[in-house]
Amino acid sequence: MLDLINVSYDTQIPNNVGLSSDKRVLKALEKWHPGYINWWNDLIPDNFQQSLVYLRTAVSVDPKGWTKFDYVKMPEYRWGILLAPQVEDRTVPCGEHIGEPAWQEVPGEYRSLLRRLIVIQGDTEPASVEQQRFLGKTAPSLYDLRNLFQVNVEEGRHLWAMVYLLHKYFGADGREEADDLLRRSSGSEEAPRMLGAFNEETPDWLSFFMFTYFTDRDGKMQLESLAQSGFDPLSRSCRFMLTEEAHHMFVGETGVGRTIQRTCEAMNEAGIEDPYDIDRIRELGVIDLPTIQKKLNLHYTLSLDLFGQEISTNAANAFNSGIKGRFLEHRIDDDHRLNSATYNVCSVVDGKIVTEEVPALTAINMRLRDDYVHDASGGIGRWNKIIEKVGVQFALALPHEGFHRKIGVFSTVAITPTGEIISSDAWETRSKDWLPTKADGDFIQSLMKPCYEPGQYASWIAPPRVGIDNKPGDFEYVKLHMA
Ligand code: BYC
Ligand code: FE
Ligand code: FE
Repeated sequence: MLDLINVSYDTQIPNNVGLSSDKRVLKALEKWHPGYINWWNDLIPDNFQQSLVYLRTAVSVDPKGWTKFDYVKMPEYRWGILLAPQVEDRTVPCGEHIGEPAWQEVPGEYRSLLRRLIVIQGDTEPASVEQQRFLGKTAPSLYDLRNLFQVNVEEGRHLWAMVYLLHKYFGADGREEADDLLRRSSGSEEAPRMLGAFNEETPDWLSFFMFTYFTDRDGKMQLESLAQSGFDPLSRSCRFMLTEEAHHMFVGETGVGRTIQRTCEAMNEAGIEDPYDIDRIRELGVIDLPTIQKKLNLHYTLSLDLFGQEISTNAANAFNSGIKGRFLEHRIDDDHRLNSATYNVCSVVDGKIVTEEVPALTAINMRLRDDYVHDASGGIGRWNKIIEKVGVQFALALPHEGFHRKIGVFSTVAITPTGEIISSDAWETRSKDWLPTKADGDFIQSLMKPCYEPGQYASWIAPPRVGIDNKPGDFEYVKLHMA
């Protein structure tokens, strides 16, 4: 009897999908594996490959005990293929096939649509590791270094999850797509990653924290939508990925929070009240709050672009065919078909931002983006509480959704963070106040000095309130291999 909860380590690839009795797929994955290991080894600096990192490994999909912590060398990490348990009698939750049994095989008519979504999802996972590849060299602490590597190995595992689906369900073209996932690379001229935000740089740790807060949260929303898929193996894959995603966003939220905390404390200690007294604040070796707001503006808007066009026939087709649902589809009180429902979408008409009612089916991307904005706003409030508590007069805010957009209705106009349409000349002169400039980047870079002593933290960031796996403050999260 196949053990569907506990992970089987009897083959090279830990899994709970019965790989050892599926020789065809096992062979295909074993063939893909060396390319993956090469990709990983070329990417992550050698001294980190040799280091012992205190990582969690998924050993089960049981929600109560799915993980085990231990020191591992990253190239020996057990990347596995894990699907959440099958829900008995699950049905297609939305669209024209609603109520039919969920598909265990790829429905022929939706094959290319499904493959495209799986490939896009798979493409983002290694892209993020590529974007973060240099950060280990400037980690503000061993705690943070460990968190970076935890996120990286799990994004690697998410790639495995999508590659498994391609090999198992899509035959020869699936194999080709799986190879291409290792051929494209973030920022490459010839073969870039598929979505805009994944070709941007993650040049410093504040960017990393903003990325894991804002961009991994796009990951969460998209995975939630794909977890609703009528194609059951995709749904089960994404459901398990979501359990890991929570930690990525935790790293982002607490990372930004600790940065803010340190800045406010340093201002207090130096008796600086004005948060815009930037030169003096920077001299303290911390990142001023207005610059943190600029970083927030950048990463939030890059992430908004990941939701695609507000009105999209691709998205309508995916929903109508039951391949991709809405956020928390099962909790929405409507017919889940959307044949006659409408939804409000903003657009730009005659130089003004207006709201229009459109068929809800075409506005699936917009709806998910709205759910995302709501989800993302929570952390802003908690960050502002930190500022308030230290007694500094400043509040962070999400900029207007039309600000700095490259995709969708707002991409043709220049819009301020407060939602005013301005000329492109005005944008040229004012955008330096809203987005990080080269000088801002250089300053942040000047603070990015590694701090590798257990229990010590770089000047610009406060220690975390609790350790990972309840470890004490001076715990050696990474036993560094010194070259
Ligand atoms: N950049 O009809 P539209 C994660 C393209 S993050 C470049 O609106 P659709 C993670 C679009 O492909 C989650 N191109 O498209 C986070 C289309 O091209 P074609 C990743 C873009 O399909 C952190 C055309 O424009 N998962 O997991 O409705 C770390 C027309 O657009 C962009 C997914 O995204 C862009 N930003 O919506 C690690 C889920 N936006 O086909 C991991 C799967 C649009 O006409 N993907 N285009 O040539 C999807 O569901 C959809 O493809 C999208 C786009 C929501 C991305
Ligand atoms: Fe991921
Ligand atoms: Fe993630």
